[in-house]
Amino acid sequence: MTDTKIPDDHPRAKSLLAREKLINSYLKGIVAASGLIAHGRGEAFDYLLGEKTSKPALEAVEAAAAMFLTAKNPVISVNGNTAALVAEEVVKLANVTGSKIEVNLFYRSRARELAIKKLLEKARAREVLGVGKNASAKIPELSSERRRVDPRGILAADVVMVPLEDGDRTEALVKMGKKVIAVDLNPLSRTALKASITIVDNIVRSAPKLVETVEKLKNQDVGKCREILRNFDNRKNLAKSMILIRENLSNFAAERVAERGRAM
Ligand code: PTJ
Repeated sequence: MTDTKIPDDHPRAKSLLAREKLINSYLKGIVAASGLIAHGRGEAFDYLLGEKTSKPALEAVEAAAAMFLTAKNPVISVNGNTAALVAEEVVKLANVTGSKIEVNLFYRSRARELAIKKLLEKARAREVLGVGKNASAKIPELSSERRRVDPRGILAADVVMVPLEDGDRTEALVKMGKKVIAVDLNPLSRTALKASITIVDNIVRSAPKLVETVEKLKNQDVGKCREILRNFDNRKNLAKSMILIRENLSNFAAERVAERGRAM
């Protein structure tokens, strides 16, 4: 384990702490080596998005909450990065939405499956699907290890949440007639484009927001959820995140020009 002390007053303390969490989870066999690289890509997009939950992300969170609450058989798919960053929130989300939790890995190994299951159980998950022989079904047209799913979980689901995912499986799940909720800081990714709802936000911020939104929406009429879903357009929502990145870049550039002006 790394024992680096991150000073609380470091300007990038939160980001450094998330890195420590991922590195330690990598050393424990939870996160894949590639997961560290994937996190770096996420960080870069987070920077461009202003490192806060944007208005379009909040709209997507609300639509995702509505989708969970109108689902018959929702499943939350968990990979190494998701488990390392938000195991407790995944369990809370499963409890408030009545969802199942399933381990699904690109770099699947028995040791990683078990390490992730253990972490989720420590976070009080009642049942963790998709481990060992239980991942006995296959998603058609998918050749990666992600094709292996649990017949009681993802295979039977009508709604699947796939945080921090690569694109192939999202596409395959949609082809199977399932609704897919993605969480991806990259609004240009294939996952983001193919999903039914994409939350373009850091999972560390959006997972607790999603739990909170489900809890609020749960007390309202189901018609309200249907209305939210009718009004949500994923492509338009992704475009709003792209425009936000462009605006942030323009503002960063304007600030640098202003600084230079003041220095002269
Ligand atoms: O645990 P495994 O074996 O299933 O492997 C998981 C990884 C993450 C290695 C695998 O799914 C992968 O390679 O993913 P990609 O294709 O790199 O996609 C991950 C996406 O998640 C990228 O678009 C990142 O921008 C995004 N991302 C990374 N960290 C976060 C994030 N999105 C939201 N919150 C984050 N913290």
